[in-house]
Amino acid sequence: MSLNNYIDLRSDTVTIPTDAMREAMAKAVVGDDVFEEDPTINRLQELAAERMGKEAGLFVSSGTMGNLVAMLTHCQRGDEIIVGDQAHIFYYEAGSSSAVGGIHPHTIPNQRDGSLKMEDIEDAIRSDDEHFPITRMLALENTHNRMGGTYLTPAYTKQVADFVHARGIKLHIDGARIFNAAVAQGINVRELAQAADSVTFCLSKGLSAPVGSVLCGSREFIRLARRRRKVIGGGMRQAGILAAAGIVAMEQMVDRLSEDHANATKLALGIAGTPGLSIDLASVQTNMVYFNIDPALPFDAVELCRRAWAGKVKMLDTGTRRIRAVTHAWVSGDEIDTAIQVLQEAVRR
Ligand code: TLP
Repeated sequence: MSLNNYIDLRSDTVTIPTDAMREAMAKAVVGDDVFEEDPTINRLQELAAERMGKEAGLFVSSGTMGNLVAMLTHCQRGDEIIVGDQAHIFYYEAGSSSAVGGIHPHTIPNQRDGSLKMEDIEDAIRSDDEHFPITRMLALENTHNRMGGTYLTPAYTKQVADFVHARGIKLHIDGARIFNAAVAQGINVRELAQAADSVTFCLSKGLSAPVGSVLCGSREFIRLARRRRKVIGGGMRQAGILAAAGIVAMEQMVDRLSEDHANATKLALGIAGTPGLSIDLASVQTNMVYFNIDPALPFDAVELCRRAWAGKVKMLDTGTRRIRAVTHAWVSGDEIDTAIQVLQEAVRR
């Protein structure tokens, strides 16, 4: 079902709360969460921790805040984190680790599947030398946004965790879309979060809640994280009204993510069959579809998005000739057919 009178494929962040969420929000019992007295937030945090197989959870206003609070909790100023060069933390969070935390990002190349090579991780870890910052944390991203919504497996995650733990380094997972990763692999999300010291996941993307993410970890980690959240102004009061939607998101919106994945595959196949466009079908594993415009064509991604928009389809230009389309609960299979037609006409014009 479309949100407006257009098909919005820019991101799954455009999703709006369902009727069940709005009802739960209206009826939510709330309290002051800085006093830890909001029963709805407490319930959301418990549920989130339980789903991730962690001891505790912390409700934060966004994925960006969750990742930042995690970095601030694992690291001191001047410490270093190892992160993929295409990671959201490095690419799209306004340099928050250094801007706010004085934390130095050390990038290594993301592989096509979103993973980091074990050799690259090993090379990036600093030895004990006063010239160097101290390597304190490594971040994985699951699913990996800029690599196409690709997922990491439990076996790979554990391999990385074991490797960094043996060297006294913490593993954080930016799991903004970790439920997509779990649904695509047909596994319990806990298997993906288990080996990590901390994980952030978003309620307001494919799960359709209006606001919020949850950072999960050990009880002690979350106790420290509360203070870091406070430092950056993230201590909220009667935010149970938001958490109520998050509970519905976790209870009702996870299993249906497979529909989004099927729609993404359908869209990807339509794009693969469109002359002038190219796509790496192997990268389409969840709800994201990244594709390229043939360099021989006389227009770029901005222009193709403009043409698609004239046909009431919104997509995002993410490179000169690269475009992203993301499927979500507010785009139906029929609308994907329409989007393919609009795109084919836009390329031909
Ligand atoms: N990603 C957004 C944009 O910021 C690019 C999107 O439309 O995909 N981690 C990952 C992997 C993300 O994709 C995002 C959002 C975040 C963290 C940050 O979440 P928010 O937007 O809640 O701060």
